[in-house]
Amino acid sequence: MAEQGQIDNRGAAGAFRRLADLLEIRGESLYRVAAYRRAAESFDRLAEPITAVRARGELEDIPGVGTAIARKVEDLLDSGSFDLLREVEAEIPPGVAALLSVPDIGPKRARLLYRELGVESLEDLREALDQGRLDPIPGLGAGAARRIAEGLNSLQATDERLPLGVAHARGLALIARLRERAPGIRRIELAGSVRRHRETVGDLDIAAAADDPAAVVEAFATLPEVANIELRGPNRCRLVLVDGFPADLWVLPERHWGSLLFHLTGDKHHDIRVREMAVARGGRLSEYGFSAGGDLTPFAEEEDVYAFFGLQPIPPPMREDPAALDLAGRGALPEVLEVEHLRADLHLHTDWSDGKGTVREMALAARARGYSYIAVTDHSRGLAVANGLGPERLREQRAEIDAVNAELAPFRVLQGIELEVRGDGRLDLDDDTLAALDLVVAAVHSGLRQGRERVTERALAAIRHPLVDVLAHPTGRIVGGRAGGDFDLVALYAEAARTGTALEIDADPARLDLRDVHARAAVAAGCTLTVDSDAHVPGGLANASFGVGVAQRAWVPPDRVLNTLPLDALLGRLKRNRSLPS
Ligand code: DGT
Ligand code: CA
Ligand code: CA
Repeated sequence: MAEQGQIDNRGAAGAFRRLADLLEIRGESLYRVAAYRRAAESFDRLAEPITAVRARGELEDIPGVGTAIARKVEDLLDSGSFDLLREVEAEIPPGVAALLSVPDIGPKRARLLYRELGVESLEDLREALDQGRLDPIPGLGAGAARRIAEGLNSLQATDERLPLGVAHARGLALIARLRERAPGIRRIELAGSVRRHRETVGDLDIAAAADDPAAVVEAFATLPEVANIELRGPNRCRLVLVDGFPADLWVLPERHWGSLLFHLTGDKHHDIRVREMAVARGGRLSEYGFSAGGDLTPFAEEEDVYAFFGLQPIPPPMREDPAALDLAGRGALPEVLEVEHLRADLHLHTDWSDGKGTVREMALAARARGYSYIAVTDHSRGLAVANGLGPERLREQRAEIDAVNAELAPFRVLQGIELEVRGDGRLDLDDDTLAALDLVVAAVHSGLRQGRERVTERALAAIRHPLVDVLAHPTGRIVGGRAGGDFDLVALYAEAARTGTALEIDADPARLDLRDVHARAAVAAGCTLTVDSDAHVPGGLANASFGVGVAQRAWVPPDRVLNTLPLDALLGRLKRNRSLPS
């Protein structure tokens, strides 16, 4: 029982994902493996601690959890592991599972590398690549060694960086803890790469304003989650948290808040260029303000810094682009999407498939965010692991949606679907069923490792279909995880623009797909985008802000984003409601 209480939902999900990976490396049936993955996904999506579900004896109510898995979970919660996991862990060296962290290495390849070349770790893999030992392996295919080498390099380059969603959540939790212990805080915000919405984060930068900065620094340095203090002064403390992640806090009196936040937000090159403007004016810009000839001009708000130099204020995600300062100096910074522009969410799940909220709960959460409509897009039947819907259940769901609409009018719930694009490129439901829906979001979930031509053809077939309105998470990548399919994105942009099919920025921080550079290229190619949460719980709707961050990094204008439109305008824009080239 020693481990009890240490395993949270993420830990449970992690254990079952690990089990699935190891079983797949061992060569177990894919069906069995998929069942464990499905359970892991359910654990990730639980709205409450898994220990609480267990305490009520309701583990088997979790989607994908039957008696056998429930017993494993109990074992895991009690002892930190379970028999089957122990068994495969004993059989497969830990380094072999680590191979799966390399983009382009799935369980099949990990097994092949282990069996054929004795590769048991990332170091072994590097050595085998350097010696050219991957090239002659049958079953790996041409170009595989090069792609694996690239994957290994990208992995080592992003090593130690956290995905944005994880860093953001940790940062907010840290700020909440600090606020409890330092009541004198007047302003506090996450700055640095988190505020710029970079998709991975090297360390947390926290800007704070208080009358007594030293007291806030003291509270920060003595938080229980601190492992090691690296640097400490009256206004600043840099430390490492117990989970190994570094955090940097700067505190100044409130009159310096604007220049402090500006400086800590960066990026570095942006900061340096504005500092050069200060030098050109015969002074110096620091986190305290502009100083010249012994006089200091403090900046209480960030806009004041920009105004002082004759610049329009620049949203943080746009600051990494050197063009931003030039345009801001000419008053020519283009308008980009803001959270306030969004009127709807067009991709979210309910308890009809693998979501946790009812249609009504999701609608109420959307209304509370100020939206005027949503599209409910549960999975289609082809995604059996997510309890996907066929024609009959869609008709039943329609009745529930009608009832919610009658209650919540003028708020509107559209009936959509997240439609599987099958491995052979066909759609998962017939045209009559699709035509009865209000909106269709198509998605490629399976077969992402097919070759470039095949995956691209599948996505193009979906884009060309007259009843498909949106292509969801177009590449299928996972931030800090799998690389996504090898799509010919230029071809996708061209066809999406030609047919008027919207491409999604999936705002789930684990996806951020399209990512910034892709969204920018899509807009340049004439595409319309959507920014959707892909929420599976009511609280997940708030993830839309991560998608807005991607859109801002991509300089996406609001008039290119479908869900900024009022409902009538949106309906008029859907392919199904107007005649277009097919
Ligand atoms: P990260 O942590 O690697 O994800 O990226 P950042 O941008 O958060 O980088 P970090 O934590 O080293 O620095 C936070 C901010 O501090 C950065 O955005 C701008 C400012 N800064 C950092 N290093 C320098 C520097 O060498 N010169 C100037 N002027 N500013 C800097
Ligand atoms: Ca940072
Ligand atoms: Ca830093």
